[in-house]
Amino acid sequence: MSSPLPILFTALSYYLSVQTTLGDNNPGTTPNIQNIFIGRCYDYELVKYKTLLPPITETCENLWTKFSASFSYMAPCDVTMNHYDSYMLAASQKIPVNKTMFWSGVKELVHEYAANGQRYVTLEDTLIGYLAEGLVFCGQESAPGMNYSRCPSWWECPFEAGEAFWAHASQTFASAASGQVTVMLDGSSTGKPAYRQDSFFGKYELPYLKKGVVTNVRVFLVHALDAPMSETCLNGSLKLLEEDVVSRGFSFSCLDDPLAILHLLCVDEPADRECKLATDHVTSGGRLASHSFALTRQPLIISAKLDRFDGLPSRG
Ligand code: AVW
Repeated sequence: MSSPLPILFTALSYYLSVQTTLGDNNPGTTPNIQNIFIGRCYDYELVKYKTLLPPITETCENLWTKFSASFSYMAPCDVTMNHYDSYMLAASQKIPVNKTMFWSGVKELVHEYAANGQRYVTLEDTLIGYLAEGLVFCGQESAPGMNYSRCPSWWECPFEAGEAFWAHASQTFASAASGQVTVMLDGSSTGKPAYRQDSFFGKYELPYLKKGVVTNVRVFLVHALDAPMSETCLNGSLKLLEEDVVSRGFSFSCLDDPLAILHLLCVDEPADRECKLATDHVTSGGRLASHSFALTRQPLIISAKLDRFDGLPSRG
């Protein structure tokens, strides 16, 4: 008779994988969430973003009351976007014209580039996004009204408390955009297209841009260093995005790897083939760049200057 051990082992592996898939290790509401929220709020208004965006009139304590009332003492899956209406109304800010930056798949890079709102303003630079970034929160019907043991994964409810919050936050953010808006997307992902109609950007931001207020949608399509380009501005999901943008009445433009962003990637990988800058020679009249290396997909990089805002050259 064969040993039962392999069967037991297979069954155990299956059980463990199912447990992991079901998210039994999900954290509950972040401990001390109230203190974190109110502390961040004061930091935002008095120190960190003091002059970036217009201040709001609501106190930090009132904001916490409105935020927590949106989901506490409710079953976690019963929270809808509308529950956050009063909080979003109280905390929304005007975004300076031409400064709105959306993103998909490039969370860290986009925030490095946006530079805490100095270069561009992301959702996470607004008060609404800043206060909730990285926090876990969900309700329960019994006291204390929030579940500190386990919050469901987003896919366990039609609309989980956190998902409903971020969906509403995205809509509010997109509705406040004006002029040129920019979206940074990942052109190197093999698992999913750079633009997806079911991403937060595709579902809750692009459709909420105001016609006549927003003029054009500009894409920065970023590719990882020395990785294959899954998509470029001229193919794949970027064509779909162009159609979706134009059909909404905005003009569309797309840049593959603006040099400013390439240089940012190179900060961490200065020795990478794509990061080799031209050798500078000091001449009597100034600096002259010379190039002696051949690259397959990178144009010559003449200046290491970080370009800002408009007219960014690209690595096409
Ligand atoms: P993303 P998006 N379950 O990089 O356009 C758990 O794909 O969607 O870009 N977490 C999720 C889920 C989910 N189903 N979907 C998204 N996330 C979280 C707000 C996850 O943490 C900003 F303004 C992932 O790293 C951007 O323009 C993050 O959402 C836009 O929405 C981003 O997902 C970015 O959302």
